[in-house]
Amino acid sequence: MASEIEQQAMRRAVDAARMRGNCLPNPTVGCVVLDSGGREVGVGATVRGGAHAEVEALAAAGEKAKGGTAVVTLEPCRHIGNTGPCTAALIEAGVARVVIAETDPTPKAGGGADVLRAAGIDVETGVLADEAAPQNLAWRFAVTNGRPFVTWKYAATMDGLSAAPDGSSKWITGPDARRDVQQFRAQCDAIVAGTGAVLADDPRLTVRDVDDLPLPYDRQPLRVVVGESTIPNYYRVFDRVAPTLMIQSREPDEVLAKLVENGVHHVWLEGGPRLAGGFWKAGVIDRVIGYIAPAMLGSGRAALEGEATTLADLRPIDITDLTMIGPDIRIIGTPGQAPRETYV
Ligand code: AOF
Ligand code: ZN
Repeated sequence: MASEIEQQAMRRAVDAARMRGNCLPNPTVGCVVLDSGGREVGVGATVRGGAHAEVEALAAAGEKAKGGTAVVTLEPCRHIGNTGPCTAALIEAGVARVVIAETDPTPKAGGGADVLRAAGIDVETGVLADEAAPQNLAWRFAVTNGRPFVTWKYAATMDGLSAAPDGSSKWITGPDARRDVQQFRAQCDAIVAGTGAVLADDPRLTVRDVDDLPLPYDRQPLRVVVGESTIPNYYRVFDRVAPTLMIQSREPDEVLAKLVENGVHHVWLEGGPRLAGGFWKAGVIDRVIGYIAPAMLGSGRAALEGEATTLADLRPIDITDLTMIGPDIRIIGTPGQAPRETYV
């Protein structure tokens, strides 16, 4: 059983990882090292494209790690890559115990817990795993399913419309919702939109901070524009703020295969009811985030253009969060797999 001190350390490790932010294509990991008396002597978090959490925390702890405990949000790796193996670093540092939240599902790096046990270290897994898990939901999905996790975001009126009949669709929701979107975009490593939506709205498809300033180029998700239409080179998706990939297909499997080739683990899909409809039909939307504006339009394009013909085509959504964002309503949910039973 993990002690109260160890559980508190795990919460700090989760926080340290959160503060460091998105590390995709690597997981977000935090580590706290306690000395033999249970005092915190080092904290670390994975650096995007760089050192693993354990390396940073052990460096801070130095000699004080000997006989102590390493508390890590993900099972330490047992392979050599950006750093590592972290198992070797922990053994060398002389820690007596390792407390882990989640196990590593990858064949390459997973199994570190057994390596540590074989070296005589006391190892406990599953500690506060439910608190650490949300940070790496998309990463875990991608490494176990072989395709990116797809979050579809849309904005609509209360009558479910995302564009007026004349095609205008910009700013259905308010500034608070648009700021809220930035925080989610920052957790992804690709922002995907259709050529139609890009031609209509000229979106930047970048991550901006609270002052609307773009994050540095190397922290920006890959911008991906899918479809056959040509986008003139003066459109904002071609500015130098972030890299942009063009995919001349809207076919979800082809798009996802191209994204896998580009190392993408978490897709932020937005822009285009037709594009979303294709992904929806293919069953590759894993999370939905809808922003509903307190307004009606009366006619226009639905948020999702699918191929439903009858009520039996209804698909359920398990709502996981419902929050007001300024005057707008944000609904987060997971699409159910089976058709929902219709009400008689
Ligand atoms: C991290 N940070 O703290 C841990 C990771 O490409 P590499 O060499 O950085 O290795 C990445 C793999 O290492 C990653 O997919 C995961 O399986 C494992 N653990 N990765 O970035 C960490 N513990
Ligand atoms: Zn490692």
